[in-house]
Amino acid sequence: MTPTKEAHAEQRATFFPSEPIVISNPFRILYFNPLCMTLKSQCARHHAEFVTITCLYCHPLLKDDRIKQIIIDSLIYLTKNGRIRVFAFVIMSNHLHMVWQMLGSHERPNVQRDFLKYTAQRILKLLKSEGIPLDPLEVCAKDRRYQVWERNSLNIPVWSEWVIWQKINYIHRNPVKARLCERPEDYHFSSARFYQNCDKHWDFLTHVDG
Ligand code: NI
Repeated sequence: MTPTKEAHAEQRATFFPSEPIVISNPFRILYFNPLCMTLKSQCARHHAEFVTITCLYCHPLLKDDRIKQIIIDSLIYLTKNGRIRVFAFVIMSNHLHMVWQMLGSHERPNVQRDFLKYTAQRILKLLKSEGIPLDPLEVCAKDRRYQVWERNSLNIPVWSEWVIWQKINYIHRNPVKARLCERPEDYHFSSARFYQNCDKHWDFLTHVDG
């Protein structure tokens, strides 16, 4: 799916948070978030988020596996630094999706800005070193000549376990919908095998069930 189209569909789908689970007292509706129960103290501050990040003008920059690896490296770095937890991801040719969560005192706008900035710098460096023309990434901005990512990433809060699984399944089906593979777990640059076969290849991932 084109990222814009799919982003809009996502936005519509999650405009209203999932149904609250009503427990015990019928006169009071309790918003019970099982994810928070699993994630203990951290969740008091941050809920998980579904995020879509798109290449500038939907340019298929991420087709190159070395560029995909730059993104992975950055996620590993942020995870090891205790800034984020990544529950699921997929890297497509012109966009990526994740379910992630900020940890401790780290605020999402800062972490996301660093992530985008760092990956953009490394991607541009790689393209330059290969002599690949950067013209398609040229922008009219005061502070930069080239831009890798579209400015408005789509961030959707994930409030319940039901929604988190919906997002994860959606993420894992991306390569199948794009006809890159037959089964979600056949695609290397996603967390599908981590969930399907307990594959530990992407060892920076955190399982939703803890
Ligand atoms: Ni997608």
